[in-house]
This record gives sequence, C-alpha cells and structure tokens, in this order.
Amino acid sequence: VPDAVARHHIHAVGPNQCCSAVIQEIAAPVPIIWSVLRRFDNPQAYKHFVKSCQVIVGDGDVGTLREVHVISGLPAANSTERLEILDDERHVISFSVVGGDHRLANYKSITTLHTGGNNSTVVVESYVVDVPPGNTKEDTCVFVDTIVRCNLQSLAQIAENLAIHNKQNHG
Ligand code: A8S
Repeated sequence: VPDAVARHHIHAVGPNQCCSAVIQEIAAPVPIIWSVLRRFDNPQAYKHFVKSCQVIVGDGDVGTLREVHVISGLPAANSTERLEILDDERHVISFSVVGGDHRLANYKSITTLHTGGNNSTVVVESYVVDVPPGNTKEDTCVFVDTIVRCNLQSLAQIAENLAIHNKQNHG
C-alpha cells in the first residue's frame, strides 16, 4: 500500500499522454537537497537548460507562476509554470506547465525526497505530459526522461558539494 508521498507518483494518464519517473540517489541529507529544490523562483540553480526565470505572480507558495526561458538549441523558447504542491514537511514539490512556446503541453511533474542510508537521499521525479502531434509516447518519454535525468544529476552534484562544505565548516 503506497504511503501519502508515494501516492503522489500515481498519475491519471490520458489516452494521448505518457508518463515516466526518474530516480536519483544523492550523497547528501534531505534538508540540503530540499533547500535547493524548494526554490520555485530559482530553477536555474540546478536546471542547466534554464537560461533565466521570472516570477510573474506569487511569493513562492502554491499558485505562484514563473516564466522560464530555456537555452538555445532546444525545440522550445519559454515555459509558463504554476507551483502546485510545496510540502516542507514531507519534501514534496510539484509544478504544472500552463503555457509557453514549446511542445510539452499539460506537463506536470512531482518530485519527492526519501531518506536513504548513510546520510543519503533518494529523489523520485515523475511526470505526465501530452504526446505532441507527430510524436510517439516512446519518443516523448525519451526526450523528457533525458531532461529530468540531467536536472537530477545536476541537483546531485550541487547538493553533494554543499554537503561537503557543510561538513568542513561545522565538523
Ligand atoms: C523541468 C522539466 C522539463 C522541462 C522542459 C521537462 C523544458 O523546460 C525544456 C525543453 C522543452 O522542450 C520544454 O523540470 C520545456 O523543467 C528544457 C521548455 C518545458
């Protein structure tokens, strides 16, 4: 029986949608990772495809809207995204794509942190998205999984560096 957090990763998937999940282990404790992940106003801190981000409305709580501009070379220019869940106790964050100049209509993701052994953390990020016209579910998942995996590997690198600095400065 899934617990309240795991249940977040069960998505309702329409006939022309696809979903997938990426799992990343990080050698840093949950609070360090959460401090980076929870900043809806600052995705560029770890998402390398993000060139800039402006908050349109909101103060970082649920309902906040941001406009993200991505680097060139992608089949996209910008994306308007709404913060759907920010749970500081359970370490759950979720956003949905509500507009923008790209092909990932109705994208919605949820990211959860799970305490592992030895001060490590397991990150689970799942998503659901419309399959763009002319694409297959498989193509779409390969494309999105690649972006999400890059983001989580970058999050790991940043959090692991922060964890090392924390140890050096505070024993
Ligand atoms: C995220 C996840 C994704 C972001 C996608 C999948 C995107 O920002 C990029 C390319 C696109 O084609 C779509 O957590 C979009 O940000 C990098 C602009 C939405």
